[in-house]
Amino acid sequence: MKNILFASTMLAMTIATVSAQGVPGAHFLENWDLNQDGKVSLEDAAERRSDIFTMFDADENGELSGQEYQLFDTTREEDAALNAGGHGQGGMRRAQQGLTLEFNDVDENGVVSKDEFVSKTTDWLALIDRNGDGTVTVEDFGPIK
Ligand SMILES: [Ca+2]
Ligand SMILES: [Ca+2]
Ligand SMILES: [Ca+2]
Repeated sequence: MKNILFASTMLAMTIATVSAQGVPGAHFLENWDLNQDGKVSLEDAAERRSDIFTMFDADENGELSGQEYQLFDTTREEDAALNAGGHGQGGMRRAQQGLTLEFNDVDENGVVSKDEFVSKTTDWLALIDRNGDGTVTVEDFGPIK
């Protein structure tokens, strides 16, 4: 079941790559805007982070170990490499930064619990929300107008 979920997510990411090329932030929106209203709200982001956590918690013990986190890191790198701009774009770089073990391991014990990961959603969204309106849209990516 976990593998099927994982495979379908990877497929969705691949499809998003094809349709979102060239528009900064569009790929992010396609992955994170769950109710497809053009904005990633705190609710969207928290729910998606919770899903992602579950996906990468291979032994289902409620924590991402260093080893489990490595797979998560690799998957994000591959996804970024597939996308136009990759790590280079400011918005995507901030988004990636907020998904690292260092960012999410609040008590610095080397593993990330689900509570830590989901509770960091607010800080993570604030990091990406460049214009400070409380949600992430394509306006928070790309060149500053
Ligand atoms: Ca685990
Ligand atoms: Ca921790
Ligand atoms: Ca915003």
